[in-house]
Amino acid sequence: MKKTALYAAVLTFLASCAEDAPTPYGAVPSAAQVEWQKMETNMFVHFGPNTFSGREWGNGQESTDLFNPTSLDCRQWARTAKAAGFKGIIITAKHHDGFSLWPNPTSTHTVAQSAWRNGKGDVLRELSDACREYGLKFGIYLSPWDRNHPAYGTDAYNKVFTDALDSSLSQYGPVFEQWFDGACGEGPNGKRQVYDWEAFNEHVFANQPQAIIFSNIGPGCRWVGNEAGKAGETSWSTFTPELHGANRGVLPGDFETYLGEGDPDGACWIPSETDVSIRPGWFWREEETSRVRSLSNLLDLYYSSVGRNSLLLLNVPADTRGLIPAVDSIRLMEFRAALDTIFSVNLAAGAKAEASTTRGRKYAASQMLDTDYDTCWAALDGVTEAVLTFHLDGVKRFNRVLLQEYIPLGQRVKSFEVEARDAAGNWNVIATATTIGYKRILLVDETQTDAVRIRITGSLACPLLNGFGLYLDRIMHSDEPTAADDRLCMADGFRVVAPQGAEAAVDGLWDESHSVILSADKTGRFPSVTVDLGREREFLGIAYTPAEGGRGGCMMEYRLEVGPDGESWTTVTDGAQVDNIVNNPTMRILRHKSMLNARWIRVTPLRSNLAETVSVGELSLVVK
Ligand code: FUL
Repeated sequence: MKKTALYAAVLTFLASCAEDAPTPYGAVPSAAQVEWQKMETNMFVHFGPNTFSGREWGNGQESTDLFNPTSLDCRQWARTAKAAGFKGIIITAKHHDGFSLWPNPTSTHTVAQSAWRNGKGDVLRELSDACREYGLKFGIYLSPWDRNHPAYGTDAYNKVFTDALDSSLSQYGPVFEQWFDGACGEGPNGKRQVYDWEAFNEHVFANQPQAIIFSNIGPGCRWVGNEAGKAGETSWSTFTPELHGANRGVLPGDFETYLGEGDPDGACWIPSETDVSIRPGWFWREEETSRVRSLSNLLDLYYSSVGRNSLLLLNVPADTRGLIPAVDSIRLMEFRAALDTIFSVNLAAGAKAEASTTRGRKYAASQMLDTDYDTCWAALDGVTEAVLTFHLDGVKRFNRVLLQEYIPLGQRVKSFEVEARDAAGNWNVIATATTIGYKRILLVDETQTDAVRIRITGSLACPLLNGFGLYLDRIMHSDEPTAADDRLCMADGFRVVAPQGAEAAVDGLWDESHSVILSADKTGRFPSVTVDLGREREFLGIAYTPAEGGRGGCMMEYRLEVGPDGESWTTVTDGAQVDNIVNNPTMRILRHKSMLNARWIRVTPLRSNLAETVSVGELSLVVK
């Protein structure tokens, strides 16, 4: 017995000296995916006819002359992006309205047919040159959904689209990311296109072999499942697209959770990308200038994307001049300065690191504290639990804990705890979490201690960690998704007259307990919400907010009637669309062309993304 025990001990010792590299686990990233993940934050720019019309989804019937920026300067975009620390810019080369920002030979709805620069302008040329000048990577967004092209809805369109890909991907130098929008908001009678995704991807790779392809389900990276800037708290970069192969469109419920969280058993490496706008809408609108996200809100976005193993693609729309507005760019500078301040001092630097188990000296816990990406701490094969102790260089105060897994060999950790030692020498748990991935930043209460422990309680294979940091973020945070703009809306003195019990529709709040859920009748029709505004008022339209998170359904189409007395009604609009409300269930300002004058309004939802219900989180008036 004794001999066997000794033999086993010798074997363990020899194994620990062997220092053989751990073998990859599960699906692993390509070199291009690792480089992409290291970019961490990129800038999205929505720009096109919608910038000039104020719409979120143009219908493709807009005149090409509508697009006419007065002083386009893509170098200003690139300068702004660079100063904000973004590594690349992705531009909406063709949004759902079909208008192409480059002379796209497959379309007659492009810059070449517009009055802008006498049809000689090319935004992709100008932006790709500017990116090169400023050392930024250049990416292209193309919407397969095209509301202008006559071939859309027929087989011929797939070839039109691959020709457009060839044209946009072959002339402007390296493209780091091809962004395929998954939206298709055609109404029930709209045109339907069966997309040939295989061909789309082939054309991207033929032109740009290194490009990361974004679509709802990859193959390079996947949509995070919402436009609110939130990756899952559990966030795997592994994912199985086949599970949802037939459904690349927007699906409710589980699909979105699956996108946000990924899958520990996923067959492919398809990390999430978090696309979100700095303003309520994706396109620039003057009236949203006062609603640019606050600094603390941007930091929250950073923590809920980059801090959750995702990449932040922050949209900063250009205005009708063709410039990033000052308000947005100043906010970006504040954002970068804040990140630099928070993350410039790693309070774990100089700590003495110990591990309960290690693969050998080359894989010592101290490797987590150097700045070399490719050195890491690793446990022996088969070991899936471990404790890492960091004896800090003195007593430190922090509220952010950063960890990184060495993803080139796969994502592994599935549960862990962080502990801090108090003055009496007791260890207290300060955070419990699931995944780590490329980067995980935990928000913990401000903690003062001289030692921190990471206790890995579950891992798919031996854990490999290459980064550990403790930081202090002193900027106040709020949960408000966007600052409410009370200059635009007012709910004072409103009274809901029908349906009964729907007062919450005008109470100024739209969380679960302050929302109204309307049910369809047997014929599928929703009831109208009738509101007495208390007195005759002048207004430009209504603002609609669905219930928080779009729960209970989003109003996608509506009728608005107004009247003097609650009995006679004038129809202002019948069948107007609420664009992109399902993906981005936030307040929509629904303006009408002329000023309205009425004491009563009646809003009737005509279509919801759920068959049986539609939610009204809040209805208010647009007064300016
Ligand atoms: C969505 C689109 O419908 C929005 O307009 C926006 O472009 C966003 C990034 O993707 O699917």
